[in-house]
Amino acid sequence: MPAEYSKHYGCILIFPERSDSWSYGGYAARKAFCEVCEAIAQSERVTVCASEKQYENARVMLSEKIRVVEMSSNDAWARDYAPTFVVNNSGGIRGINWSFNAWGGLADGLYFPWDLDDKMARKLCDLYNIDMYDYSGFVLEGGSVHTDGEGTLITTEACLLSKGRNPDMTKSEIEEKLKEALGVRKVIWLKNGIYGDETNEHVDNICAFVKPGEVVLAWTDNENDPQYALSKSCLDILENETDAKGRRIKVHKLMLPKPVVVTKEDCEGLDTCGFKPTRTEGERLAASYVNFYISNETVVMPFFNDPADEQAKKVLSELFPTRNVVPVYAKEILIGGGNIHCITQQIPDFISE
Ligand code: KQY
Repeated sequence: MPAEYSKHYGCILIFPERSDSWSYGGYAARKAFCEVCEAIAQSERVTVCASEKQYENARVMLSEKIRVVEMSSNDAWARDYAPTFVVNNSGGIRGINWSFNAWGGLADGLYFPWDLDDKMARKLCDLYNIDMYDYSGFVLEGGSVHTDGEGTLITTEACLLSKGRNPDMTKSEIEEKLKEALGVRKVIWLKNGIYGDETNEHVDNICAFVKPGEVVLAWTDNENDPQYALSKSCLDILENETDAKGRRIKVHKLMLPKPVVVTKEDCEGLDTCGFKPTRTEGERLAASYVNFYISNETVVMPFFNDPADEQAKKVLSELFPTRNVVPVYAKEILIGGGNIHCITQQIPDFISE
């Protein structure tokens, strides 16, 4: 699995629509998604999957260089259920179809049903005419793994060992499955992710490779913040680990914004669809600047209207000197439960066979 900072063929996103995920029917979320799409489309091909109902709207809202295809889904998290792409030494590509169960299925999943999401990897492989590896016996979301493209993978125990993923597999069996599917040799297990992250703490919200041997880690200096112990545990693990090539890992801290909370107005804009409300007033959302997307020439990062926004942008600009860092105000995406990385899936550069 190539690193996200290696060259891309393009990127896949899904147009947001469901009214229990996105406030006020998704109007503001769609605008934020469009900003993300346009920033990525500056340097790679972007395909947006939209439902039959949203197709025309997506076509009008997005510029002509973006391809819109009609495809059904339950929600809009391309990172988690579009294929994870792998390449071989000759540049040939395959898409992996994992099993998707809405972040925990009947144990602690976040919505039901999830059948349309689960079919997307297969449909997208067909759309791109890319052969598929079938891992549909193994539950995994793309947001729960990051690789350096040189044999190292990072993930979190909180997610991969949770009761709603693969409860009949041991940690070492899960690790073997990742090595086999993604061609990695070393798996670094962080214990936790971001406090309150409803995905059971995906790695892509707390830690990401910025180059081989270097990561960014979401951080707070406030020892009274429940995030402190979680980030400190990640730091201790990373600083005592080596990667697949035997390098020590350099950790760059990316300070968190102040807690981003759900307002009464946010809640009033969310339908319940007959289930438990998805958000409660005052709830702290899992806001983190680590949830950025690296395109060929830009890094698209979330802003939260916070004093820490500019400093986070400066850190990322220094770490990605050849890319333009483009901020997108992302609270409307965060209300859905993830952020910019979670709504994107890169397709690595490949050679048609
Ligand atoms: O990958 C993600 N962070 C998406 C989580 C969405 C959960 C459904 N509200």
